[in-house]
Amino acid sequence: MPATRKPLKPQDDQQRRLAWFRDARFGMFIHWGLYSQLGRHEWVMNRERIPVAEYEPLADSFKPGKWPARKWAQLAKEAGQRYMVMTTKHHEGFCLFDSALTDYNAKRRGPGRDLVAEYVEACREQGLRVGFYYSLMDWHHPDGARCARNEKARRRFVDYIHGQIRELLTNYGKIDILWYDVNWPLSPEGWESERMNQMALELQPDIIINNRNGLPGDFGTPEQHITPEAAGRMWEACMTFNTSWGYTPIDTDYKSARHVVEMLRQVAAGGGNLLLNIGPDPLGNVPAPCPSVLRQVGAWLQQYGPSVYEATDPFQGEWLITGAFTRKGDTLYFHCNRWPGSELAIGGLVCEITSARLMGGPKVKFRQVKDRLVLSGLPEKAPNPLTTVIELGFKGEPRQVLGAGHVVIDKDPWAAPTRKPAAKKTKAK
Ligand code: JFZ
Repeated sequence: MPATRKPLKPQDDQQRRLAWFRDARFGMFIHWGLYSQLGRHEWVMNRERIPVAEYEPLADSFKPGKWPARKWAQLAKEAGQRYMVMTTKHHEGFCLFDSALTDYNAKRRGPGRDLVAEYVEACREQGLRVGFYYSLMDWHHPDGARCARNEKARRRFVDYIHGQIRELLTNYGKIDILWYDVNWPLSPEGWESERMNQMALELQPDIIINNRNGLPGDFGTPEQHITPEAAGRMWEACMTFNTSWGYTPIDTDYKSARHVVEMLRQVAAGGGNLLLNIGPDPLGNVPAPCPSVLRQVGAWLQQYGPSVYEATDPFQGEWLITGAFTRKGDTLYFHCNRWPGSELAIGGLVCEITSARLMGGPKVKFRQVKDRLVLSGLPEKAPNPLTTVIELGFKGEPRQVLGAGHVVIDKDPWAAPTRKPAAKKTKAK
């Protein structure tokens, strides 16, 4: 009789489920819905106070092109993104999936097909993990607001929400991430969030769940800022490419490839992930310059990937105008995004260097005097215009101490203890 495996403690099971997510580092967020037809942000129904009756016909005019999800998944792969999270239902209440609980969905209305099913298949074709975004807040459902002040409405609405989450986690095979959003207007108790998460894990025992149904979940979700959570707690920073999540062609200030690469370094240094969003147009096309920027980032990750994907040891070094660090054990990766020329000085490293090289390239000359490291013989121009990574090996765990004062250590903190010169023998008189 095979010994039955003892169930893991909850915290061990959580680490088990999070393992792939920690390694993934970089994901693609997709915001797509009826709002994409208006092109004025995914909150347009709320911000412009569009009545439900006036908004609803968008469900019939929504006519996506053929298989847009395949293009997104291929682009994500080229970008070095290892998972995707797509809106299955945003606050507008329109379901991109076939639901038995409402006809306000892509199968029954304009698209005439299950857009979530297409998305799942596209992710799997590219070997990407599958995430579902699902908004608890719902501006279309008649109980979506009333549930806060009427118990019968709350019961109906919570049954609807739980029912749809059950549909999503039952009808599409293995799902890797459940990404709740905006738990207005109920408390975690009002949503019955504990029961919601328990159901999700029963249906999908390996799934990870975020913190936006009012419970901590498996990971935190800093939005539009990169802020590590408490040590050991997994987190994922979600960021727009411009400033809107949904398709908004009038919002033209897009992040550059340099900026995306710096965000990847920041999340790696803090032990978290970056979920970078695209907001496709109503046909499903990805607006410029996102494809080009994502491909540049992917090419950069081809060259310097381990300095982001594998450098998971938090290293909150001090700021330098020439760049910043990620760390993997005794190795520091210096992400130099402002190239100083043939010589680069780094202060404050109170650890003995043993090697230096352009990552994936030639060795670099170095001299270290106390806590001042100078790399020389570098190319005059930056080898990689986005960011050049220099790989530095140390004896023991690298540390950096700078602070505000200018205190030069009076001896090498790592030098072998100096032998006192033997006292000179004086000749007997
Ligand atoms: C929410 C959505 O409203 C938004 O449209 C997008 O989907 C984003 C990923 O999630 O945005 C939020 C959610 C929470 C806060 C702010 C914006 N908040 O807690 O301050």
